[in-house]
Amino acid sequence: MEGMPTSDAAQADLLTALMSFDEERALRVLDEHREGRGPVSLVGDVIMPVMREIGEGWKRGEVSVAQEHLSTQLVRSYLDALRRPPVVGGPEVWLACPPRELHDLPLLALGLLLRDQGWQTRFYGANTPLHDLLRAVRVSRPAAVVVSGNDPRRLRAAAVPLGLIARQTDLFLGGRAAQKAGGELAGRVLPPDVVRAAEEMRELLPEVKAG
Ligand code: B12
Repeated sequence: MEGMPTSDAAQADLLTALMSFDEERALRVLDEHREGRGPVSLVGDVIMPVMREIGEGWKRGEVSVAQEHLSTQLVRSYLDALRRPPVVGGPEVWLACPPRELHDLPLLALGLLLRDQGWQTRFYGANTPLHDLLRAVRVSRPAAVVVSGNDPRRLRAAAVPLGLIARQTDLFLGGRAAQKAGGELAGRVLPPDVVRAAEEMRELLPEVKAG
């Protein structure tokens, strides 16, 4: 770990690289931090704070749409690549956003942390038809399903399939949508912090703790 930049330095470095469209440098920061500190720190200390910062800058008009889009794409594809090779043999968790919900980046990050704990993850991602997911749950019986998103209206609109999924398996709800609407719906609301959410899921499932 000697010579390894701090998480604050990595955050600042990643932000600068993304804002100047320097993909090579951004990927190097991500790789070095992951190799030095592992995926939990990568997600919790670097990626999530930087994405939030970019989002805030975008809202204030200091970050352009082009900068925000490139950053999201780069981080998204980086996290996506880390899902391979897939874990085989662990308990299965499925990850999806409800119909019309596109904010799937934090869910992808959660998937990476769960994979690190030994879960087999299946990432359905944005805009998943939950009635179809329910049918698949009945057939394949995953140990858990996580549904997350930003807009509480989209989660509320999925109340019926969510209720039916919760009868089949452990259902977790995440993201701002869950913080707002989770209390009215079936399933357990995960904490907003993705790292804590992954820890909570580990505690809740005995077969993962044992493994
Ligand atoms: C990237 C982005 C997009 C991308 C999404 C790409 C992707 N594949 O994820 C695109 C361009 C598609 C997009 C579209 C839109 N977006 Co957008 N987007 C963002 C942005 C910049 C970053 C989102 C992100 O990943 N943040 C990183 C995470 C870590 O932060 P967070 O979202 O605040 O989430 C926190 C918690 O809720 C939790 N969390 C979130 N999800 C999950 C999931 C799980 C499982 C867990 C455990 C926790 C968790 O983690 C965070 C820590 O507190 C945010 C700005 C921001 N401040 O975040 C806006 C933002 C979320 N978007 C917003 C809006 C309005 C939209 C659009 C409606 C814009 C439009 N007019 O078209 C559309 C809607 C699309 C749709 N139908 O879903 C608003 C939402 C406002 C609100 N209060 O609801 C935001 C906040 C921007 C803003 N300030 O106005 N967006």
